[in-house]
Parts: sequence; structure tokens; C-alpha cells
Amino acid sequence: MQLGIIGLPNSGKTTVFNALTGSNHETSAVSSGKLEILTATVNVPDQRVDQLSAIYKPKKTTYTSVTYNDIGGLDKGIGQGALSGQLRNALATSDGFLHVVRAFVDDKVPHPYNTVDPVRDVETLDGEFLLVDLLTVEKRLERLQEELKKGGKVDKRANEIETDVMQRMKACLEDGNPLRDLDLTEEEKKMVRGYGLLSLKPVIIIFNMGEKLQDPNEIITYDHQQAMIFGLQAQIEAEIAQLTGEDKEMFLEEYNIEEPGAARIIQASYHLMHIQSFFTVGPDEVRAWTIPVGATAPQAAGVIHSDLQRGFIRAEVVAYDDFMAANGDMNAVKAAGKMRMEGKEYIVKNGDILNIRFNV
Ligand SMILES: Nc1nc2c(ncn2[C@@H]2O[C@H](COP(=O)(O)OP(=O)(O)OP(=O)(O)O)[C@@H](O)[C@H]2O)c(=O)[nH]1
Ligand SMILES: [Mg+2]
Repeated sequence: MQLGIIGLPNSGKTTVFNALTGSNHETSAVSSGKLEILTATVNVPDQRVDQLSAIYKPKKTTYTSVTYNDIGGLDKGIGQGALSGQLRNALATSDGFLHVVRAFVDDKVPHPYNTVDPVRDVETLDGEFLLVDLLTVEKRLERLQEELKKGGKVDKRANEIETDVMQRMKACLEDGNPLRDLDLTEEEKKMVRGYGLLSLKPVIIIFNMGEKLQDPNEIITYDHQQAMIFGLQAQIEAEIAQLTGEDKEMFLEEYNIEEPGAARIIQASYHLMHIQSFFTVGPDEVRAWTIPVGATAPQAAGVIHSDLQRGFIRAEVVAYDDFMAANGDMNAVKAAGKMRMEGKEYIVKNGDILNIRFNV
């Protein structure tokens, strides 16, 4: 999963990046406003994997991972076509965005528009994204028209279907709403996937609260699909991310932080992106895997290896909670009738422990 950290200059993107990845990149009060993309891949913390690993004591424990890209250089004007190829590419390849907005007050840190106003800033970058998408959609509509005029080998039906989707998207954008609000079908989403539409991607809006923790939902009403508002004390969390063990515990307690922001944000991203984890266990490896919600057992098997999907016979399935209720004893799980044999139609659930039977 690729998450792009976006926001206006000096909003605290790099600070959030440091908080999420435990990196220590320089942040500065003088916004570079510069096109610079920082990348780091981190393990997705999952207590269930910790528990399974403690039981199996495997040679190897593998978590799923998420890649964060700190995308600097976005500001007013990108909607007028001022988006460079590199930026466009970084945005298009993101599975979702973490949109950082400045809510902290600090005279030492200049704001590009002078005053701290997180609601205005959310609307500013959102508005630019809608304009970028509108350009893309209008261009595509023109192309579809041209194709029809040219005649020849055009698939009229396909052209019609896509034109219809594009027109609905255009209307949505012109009404000032992100494309996420359209509730496109899976098929329609697939059709437009290649265009890198920005407002179609899920977003977590991170209010960088500074020292003062307040529920950002009291500051903004954000009534859109696949979107969440999140409060984060970025600078404090970035400092905590540098600590380990007891020091870390002490710090978290001092600031009254129950769970570090990194873990909360990852959970929220999974939820927003409709993805979930299943596990494989054994003496060699305990491992977490990511699949879309709704994936079948063979599809899950395919994430492990294409051979497992091709030669899929059945899956032995144990729910994580049932496994833990039996104190991590697979024989006890079986004796209690909690191990199920599932076939090709089975829809995998979050936290399933799978053993794939296959034959190639
Ligand atoms: N007081 C306070 N300052 C913060 C906080 N978070 C970030 N800053 C400061 O704000 C300034 C900008 O932070 P960065 O993380 O560099 O912001 P950015 O969005 O990456 O900036 P550019 O990449 O230059 O656009 C730095 O001086 C940070 O130390 C915070 O929670 N409280
Ligand atoms: Mg930065």
C-alpha cells in the first residue's frame, strides 16, 4: 500500500512522515515549497501477529508493510495545469492520501497565507485536486468524441459507457464534490483506474494540532465518502517515534496518548481502503497478508503464490479469536470443531488463519 502525504507548504508533512516512519528527516520553518519526495516503508503493527509469533516462535515473523511518500511542492495553482510530471506521477501511484493541514499556532513558523485556518486550507488543496481531475476528465471526453467521429474500428458501446461515466464525473466535480462521492461500481472504477484521478482516492485529513489536543471534528464538518478527519500532535509524535521501550511508554503517558498515531492511522487506512489481513502460521514463519475485503479463499491463496490459487483445493480456516480462545492450541481448536474446511466460494474474513490445500 502506497500512501501519499500531501498538504500545503509548512503544514507539517515531513514532521508527520517522521512520526509515521520513525525517520529523522530535517524539518524547517522556512518552507522549501520544493518538489521533494521522501519515501519509507514500515511494518504494519499488528498485535495479532505479535501474539501468533509468541505462540509459534517461528524462525521468521513477517508483517505487512505500508510505504509512505512525503510529497512536497503542492500549492495553489496546480489545478491550472502547473503540476509537474514527477508530482503527477507520485500522486497518481498513491493508493490513498494523508492530507496534512496546519492547526498549530506558532509565530516562529510562517504560514503561506499568513493566518492559521485549517478549514480554508483543506478547501484550498481539495479545490485544486478537483480542478486537476476536471482537466483530466474533460480531456478524456474530448478524446472519446474524436474517436467516435473518426469512425472505423471504434467500439461504440464501450465508448458510450465510458462517456457516460466521464459525464457523471464531470458533473460531480463541477458541483464541487470529490469523485469518491459518486459511488462508482467496481467495474466503473476499473475502467477509470488508469487516469490517476486524485479525488477518487480515499483520504485521511490529518489536523496537525501542535501542543493543543482538540477533536478536529469540532473544527470542521467534512461530509464526504471514504474520508476521515484525524487529530495528530505531529511534532510530539515525531519525537516519540525516535524513542523505544520504557522511554517511549513514559512519553506516551505524559502526553496522554493511548496509542501512537502511526498505528491509529494505519488502522484507519485499512478501513478506508477496504482491505484486511489474514494470517499463515507455522514453525518456519508467521505471516500477515493483505487482501481486499470480499476476496475469496483462492484469491487469498493467490496473494501467497499464484500456484496456490491455480491448484487450490480447499482452505483450512480458523478464526484468530477461536485460536486464542483455545490458548493457541491447534488440536484443541480442532477438537472444539472450530477448524473449518472451506471451498472456492469462501469469502475470507479479517483475522482468518488459513492453511491452503493445493495441487499443481
Ligand atoms: N509548534 C509546532 N511546530 C510544528 C509542528 N509540526 C511541525 N512544526 C514545525 O513546522 C515547520 C514545518 O514543518 P515540516 O514538517 O517541515 O512541514 P512541511 O509541510 O514538510 O513543509 P514543506 O515540505 O517545506 O512544505 C517546522 O519548523 C516544524 O518544526 C507542531 O506540531 N507544532
Ligand atoms: Mg517537507
